[in-house]
Amino acid sequence: MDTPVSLRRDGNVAIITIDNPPVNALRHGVRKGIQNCVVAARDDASVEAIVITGAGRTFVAGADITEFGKPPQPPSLIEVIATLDEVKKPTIAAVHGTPLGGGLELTMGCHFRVAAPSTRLGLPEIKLGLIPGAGGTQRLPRLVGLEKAVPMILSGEPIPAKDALAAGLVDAIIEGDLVAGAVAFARKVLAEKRALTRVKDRDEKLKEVRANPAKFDEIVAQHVKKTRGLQAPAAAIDAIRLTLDTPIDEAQKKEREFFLKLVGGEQSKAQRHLFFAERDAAKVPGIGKEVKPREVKKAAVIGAGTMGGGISMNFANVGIPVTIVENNADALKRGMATIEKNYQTSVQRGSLKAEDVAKRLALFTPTTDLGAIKDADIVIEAVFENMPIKKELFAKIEKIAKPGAVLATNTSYLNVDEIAQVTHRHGDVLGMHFFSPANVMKLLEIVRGKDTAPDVLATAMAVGRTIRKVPVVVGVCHGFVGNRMLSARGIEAEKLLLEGALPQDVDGALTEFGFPMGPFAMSDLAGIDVGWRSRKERGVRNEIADSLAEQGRFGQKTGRGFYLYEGRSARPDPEVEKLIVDASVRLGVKRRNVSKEEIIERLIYPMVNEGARILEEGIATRSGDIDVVWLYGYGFPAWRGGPMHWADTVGLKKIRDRLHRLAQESGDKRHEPAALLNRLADESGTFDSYGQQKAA
Ligand code: 3H9
Repeated sequence: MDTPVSLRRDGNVAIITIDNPPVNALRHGVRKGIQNCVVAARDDASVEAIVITGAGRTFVAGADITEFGKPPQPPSLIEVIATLDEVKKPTIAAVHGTPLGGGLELTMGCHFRVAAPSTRLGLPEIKLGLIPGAGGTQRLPRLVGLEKAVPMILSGEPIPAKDALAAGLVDAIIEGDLVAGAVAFARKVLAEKRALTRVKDRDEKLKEVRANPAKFDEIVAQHVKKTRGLQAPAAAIDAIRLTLDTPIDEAQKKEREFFLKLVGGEQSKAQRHLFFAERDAAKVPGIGKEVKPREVKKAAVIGAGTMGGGISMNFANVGIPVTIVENNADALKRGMATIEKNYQTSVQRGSLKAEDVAKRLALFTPTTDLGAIKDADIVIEAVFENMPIKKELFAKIEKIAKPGAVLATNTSYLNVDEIAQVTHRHGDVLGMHFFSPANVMKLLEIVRGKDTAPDVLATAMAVGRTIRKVPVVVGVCHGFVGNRMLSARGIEAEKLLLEGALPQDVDGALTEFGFPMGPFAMSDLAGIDVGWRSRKERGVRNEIADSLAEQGRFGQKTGRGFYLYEGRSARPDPEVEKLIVDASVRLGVKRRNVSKEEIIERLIYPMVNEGARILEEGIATRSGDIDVVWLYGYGFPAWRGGPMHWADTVGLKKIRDRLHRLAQESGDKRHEPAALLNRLADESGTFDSYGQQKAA
């Protein structure tokens, strides 16, 4: 029997409990259960008030996202809320955990809301490319006013219970037993004969803006972010605007239309794919719940450069003491000064309290003595990207680190197994590849070596989550998932310049696609000299980037690179254009017009091809893992779902055929479609379905 909702009594108060683990999502059986229980309590003359609550770790965290796109089954959430609206007895939602989305909308069908102190309440639909679809855009503004409702809906960020109380979203905070407190609240309402005003009938908080509609645009302007290409924010604004002049029943119908359009659209599908992909990435084959992570109370980071400094900040930020080691005092001093400056910048931006800077800095132990790593439960090496240097260091680390310490390298390309070989504890070694700036970027590639012990992998995943990263497990290969695919893109970007495009054309096409920046702006930001030095070591040459570097044009830090800089603002440079045209002539490449469409195909299809190879080689477990890497490491637009999901939407046959032509035209074998891409294209399959086949 499917009974996720139950009804019990505490004297004259009916208590409806929703029990649908893990997050009480409003799947069909839950909606039906709530509806039946509400009707039963409404029709029972001995019931004088109704409390609705959730079992387990949270009140309802929203609609069941897995039901989107399937045929709707009545009752809809709107119908459940409409039933609640008509109840003439006090209705009280008693919430804890994260009442979100449809869960919060359900509470707004009640007369009152009471919350446990640690509750966080919100309408996060925008993060799934949606808007609230069961009255949220109309009811939240009625409860808290537009000044508060607009940012909550446009950001999707939840607010803590105490702010919700101040805003009028909840009526009381209950310390101690939530349900007992809610029942007591219900009895108080009955005793005081409080007026039972439905949320849908509350208009007081809308009066001011209704009288001066220009104010609405002012509020929106304050909170609207750069929403290039995104449909949901515009729909949310249109829906909220209806609170100014449209009767609520009619407005809710329109809200529903907007919601249905978005839920059936490609953008929300892509964002929902990423929601589940991110959670799937946490599931590592062979690492079940029985594998317990090792305890990490102290960390050590070797290298106080840009990466080492950023990595160690992650630990201090969550209260874990961190030893930071450099081989000379000057470099250590510079590193610590940068860390302090970064914290001061956060204070200026308002994201960190001034008094917390000292607390965080106190967690650092800066030292030039490698011996100081001996107490650390995890040691992360973040020195120069050079195999002999790393091997020499690991040979030393293994002699000092305590038994059972996790030994991680932050290499971005190198072979983790080769590094592990210099130690006698291969099982303790793995890669933890952070992305720059390491204190900001959320992605953490965890590189599983061939001998990495399961509990070491589990520890790295747990540490990743503790320091608020999104960890994705990858296998050993040159560049792992992210940088290996990035290289495929970089090669084509340079070729496009020689064939006729300019940096601004290539970057422009990619920003229009939705990336925060294109490859040349990114090179200028990271420093053109970085790639140039590494290519020199490997004996390879990128004609244009290397010519720029030879002229001392290292990018933003020298004020000149692919672009000319004033501060951070870039403008095209005729000298660069000349350098590019000269290079085309010198190399005998005939320049032509390159369309935006060609730029996208030439840059992203080879990445998809490389992604397919990564999948068939088992470097990534699922195509969704690759999408998560690109979302959090490289700013792939969320509403396109990541490169592999996007490829599925374009059609794998189209991509395969284009790559095949490209390989023939250019003679570049790297463009020959990967075997997996060929197979899926022939079968009219998708990367997503391939992942599901494998999982089954
Ligand atoms: C909506 O409500 C639309 C309405 O306006 C209109 C309707 C008409 N559905 O994240 P976790 C699963 S849109 C289905 O690891 P945490 C999740 O996949 C919805 N499944 O836990 C995972 O499964 P698994 C608006 C869901 O403690 C498991 O639960 N609501 C849903 O770190 C645990 O999740 C949202 O957008 C769902 N709604 O975080 C809230 N939510 O174990 C989305 C979770 O198999 N959810 N699952 O991998 C969240 O933000 C977080 O899950 C939450 C818990 C904060 C609740």
